[in-house]
Amino acid sequence: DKDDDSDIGVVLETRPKTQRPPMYKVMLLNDDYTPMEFVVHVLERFFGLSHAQAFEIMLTVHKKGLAVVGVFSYEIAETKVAQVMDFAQRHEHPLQCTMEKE
Ligand code: TYC
Repeated sequence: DKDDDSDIGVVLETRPKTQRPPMYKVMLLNDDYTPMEFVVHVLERFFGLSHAQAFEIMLTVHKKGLAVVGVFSYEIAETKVAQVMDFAQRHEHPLQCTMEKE
């Protein structure tokens, strides 16, 4: 009847919500054995960083224990982690690289 208020609602937002893919932080972990120059080389080679940027991030990892090296889509992050882990293993360094959802 005319007292039915079931259609009353407040429209706050009419735009459809656009979905964005989740992004992943790729992190480097500190250890006591991997040479500093090796870590700098890894950052230049696999993350396209300048020597100065690479050195800065290496020092942050060395002092703080870990640092985010970059943020990527799942597939790119996974590839970076695999490349770094394989390269470190082939050089017999214990360097660890991991990824985490943002
Ligand atoms: N702590 C190492 C050293 O003193 C250097 C190092 C930096 C190792 C960053 C790993 O992700 C790392 N030789």
